[in-house]
Order: sequence, then structure tokens, then C-alpha cells
Amino acid sequence: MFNLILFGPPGSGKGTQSEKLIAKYGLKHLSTGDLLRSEISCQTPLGKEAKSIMDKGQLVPDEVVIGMISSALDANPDARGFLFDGFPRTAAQAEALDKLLELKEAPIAAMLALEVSEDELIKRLLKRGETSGRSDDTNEVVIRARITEYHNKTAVVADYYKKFDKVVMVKGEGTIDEIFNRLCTEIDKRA
Ligand code: B4P
Repeated sequence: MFNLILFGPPGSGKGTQSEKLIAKYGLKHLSTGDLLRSEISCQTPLGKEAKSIMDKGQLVPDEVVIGMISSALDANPDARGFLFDGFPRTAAQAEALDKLLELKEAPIAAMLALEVSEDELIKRLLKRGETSGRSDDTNEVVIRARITEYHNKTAVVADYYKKFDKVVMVKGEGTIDEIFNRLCTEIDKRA
């Protein structure tokens, strides 16, 4: 099993690049953002709770997203590997993921970390907000709150994987195809 984490601040291209990477490498895409948005559109109790948190630009509680990922792993026993997108986002989530993967004897091969300037992140997210219908993309105050959450709680996740020498920094600016090629070069070294 070949497992990767695609990491980076909100708007860094995780969702965009994930689509291309799963097609090329045959991995199962696990995006906690997509899983949460699906709960919201089905108006489940979890979705209702998550929406109010996401609309403020904050992170949903660890136990909620860890539970979602654990169920998704169990639901895909035959996957060749997983591409984790937007997860883990806190140190507690990273530790929980390691434990879940230990049980499957399938560790993380690498964390690919997209680097993008803050001005570019805000520009991209406001542009997506014009068409996506995502309430967390339309308000610059909320976008800045998401970036602050990233610096306060999520950036440390890279330090966690650095201890195991698994972090690969990738320039996340340029065309979508240029960034995709950079990611593939790094993945092919490790596959
Ligand atoms: P996510 O759904 O993970 O989304 P994201 O961080 O907003 O963006 P992503 O990085 O995937 O977007 P992309 O750049 O592809 O999170 C949303 C919310 O869910 C969080 O704020 C949080 O509340 C909650 N949540 C999710 N996971 C959680 C967890 N594990 N724990 C707790 N809470 C969690 O796209 C951005 C835009 O940029 C797109 O319009 C795209 O077209 C554009 N773009 C991409 N690449 C580009 C390029 N090279 N050039 C120009 N534009 C580009």
C-alpha cells in the first residue's frame, strides 16, 4: 500500500492537485473537506455542527474528522493506497493517523507540502468564492481566519513528519500542470 499526504495552507491547491494525482497513481482520495461538505449537503447532525464551525474559518474537532477517516479506511480494504488531502491538520490527527495505518502495516510514504504566498492564497480563494457556492470562500475575514488556524494548529503537522524525514517541500505557484509535474517527480522517486 502506498500512502501520501498532500499538505499546505487553504487554497494551496490540495484539492486541485489531488484530482490529477489519484487519476495517475490509482490512489483512493480521502479529503476531510469533501467528507464534511457531503455531511453538510445531506444536512446530517454532524454536518450541521460542522457548517457553523467551517463558516467561521475554524477547524472541526479532532474526534469528528478522525472518526470519518477511520470509517473511510475501513470502507476501502482493497485500496492500492490513499491520498490524504486536508488531513491531518493537527498534531493529534497526525498521531491518530499513524496508529490507524500501523494496524494496516501501511505507513505514510511522504508528505508533499505545497508552498504558496499568502497574497496568492487569498486571491485564489476569493476567486473560487465567486463560483463555488462555498460560504467559507466568499468572505476575506473568514479566509484570513482559516490561514491563521493553519499557522496556529496545522503548520506543526509538518514538524511531526520532519522527525521521520517524510516532508517534501514543493513550490505551489505556477500553472496547475507545472505544479503537478513537480509533485510527480517527487512521488516517482519514492514509489
Ligand atoms: P478543505 O476542503 O480542505 O479546503 P481548502 O483548505 O480550502 O482548500 P484546498 O487547498 O483543497 O483548495 P485548492 O487550493 O485546491 O477545508 C475546508 C474547511 O473544512 C476547513 O477550513 C475546516 O474548517 C474544515 N476541515 C477540513 N479538513 C479538516 C480537518 N482535517 N480537521 C479539521 N477541520 C477540517 O483550491 C483553491 C482555489 O485555487 C481553486 O479555485 C483552484 O482552482 C485554485 N487553484 C489551484 N491551483 C492553482 C494554481 N496553480 N494557480 C491558480 N489557481 C489555482
